[in-house]
Amino acid sequence: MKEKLLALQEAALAELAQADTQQALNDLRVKYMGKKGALTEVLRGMGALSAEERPVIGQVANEVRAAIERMLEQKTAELERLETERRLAAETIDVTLPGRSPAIGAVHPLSKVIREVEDIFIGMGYTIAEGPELEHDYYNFEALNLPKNHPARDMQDSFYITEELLMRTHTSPVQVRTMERMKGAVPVKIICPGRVYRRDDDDATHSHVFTQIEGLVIDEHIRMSDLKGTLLQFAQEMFGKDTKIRMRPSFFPFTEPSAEVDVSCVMCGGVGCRVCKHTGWLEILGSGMVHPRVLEMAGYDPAKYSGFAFGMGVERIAMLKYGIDDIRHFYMNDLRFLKQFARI
Ligand code: 2U9
Repeated sequence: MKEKLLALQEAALAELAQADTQQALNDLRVKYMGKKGALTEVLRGMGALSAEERPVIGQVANEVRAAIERMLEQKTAELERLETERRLAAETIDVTLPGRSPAIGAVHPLSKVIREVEDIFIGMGYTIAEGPELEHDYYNFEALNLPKNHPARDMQDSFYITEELLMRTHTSPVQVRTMERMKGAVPVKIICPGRVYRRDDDDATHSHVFTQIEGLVIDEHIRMSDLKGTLLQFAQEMFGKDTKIRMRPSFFPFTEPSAEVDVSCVMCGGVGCRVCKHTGWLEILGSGMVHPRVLEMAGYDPAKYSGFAFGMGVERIAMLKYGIDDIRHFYMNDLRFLKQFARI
């Protein structure tokens, strides 16, 4: 019996030495130590032994069990170590590799200019007002002193959706809506940025959709000199403190008198260059004193109140500011164009 036990130990240790997975170890544990295992089988035969033999064989059996347990533990530890080493090797990362930098977007140049213009006017106490791009004929034309047969209302010039609704051709309806909401209260002091739509053949300087910023001030005793001072302040903050402005007489149905406003050329400072076509001046906006009929229609008594208004095309300002030669760049979404504004 002792020989049987020692042979069993030898076989078990030899097999355990070969085992190279946790599964194989488990199988061997069952094979030798399980309820129906080989060792248990041998021990079951101990009942047939004499009283003198039993403790001797018992001790041998214990030693065999202990030897197999030790080997099992050793092998389990060894396999765990190997598994850890394998995992570490597989998961090794090269910390010297350069990282993958995420693609960071840039603020669109039109958004940049809108923010800049807004900031300048907020600094002068204005608030920002917005309104719908799909407008009633009344707010877009009628309330701005553009009667039914006015040439600017021509179907050729605007995108009409129904008889009554069109895509706004300027942001002026936002000012009309604001005046209506204020119900005759003053001061009105607002800046209205937004997209506008006009039927136009797109080329380097025209786009059927573009961005405007308009401003409106209404109060008692508002004069043309207030308009001029405001626009000079704006021009100097936007284009530099040495910028000059000049006003030329013009006509708009919603302002009287009206003036077009030029700034001294941002490229040559007024000396004359290709950008200003050697005049030294660049036209940047239109303006005027709000027409009495427009005040009246929106509920403001023109005998008591007066106001000024102005409007500018944001694309034109951005083109001058950044030296962009084609308005279509703003809408092409070409990353080579847009990325240039990432750090400005
Ligand atoms: C109200 C009263 C008056 C807004 C004004 C202009 C002059 C003007 C153009 C500049 C270039 C449009 O983008 S552009 O083509 N705008 O010249 N806009 S005065 O006058 C208003 C607006 C609202 C109630």
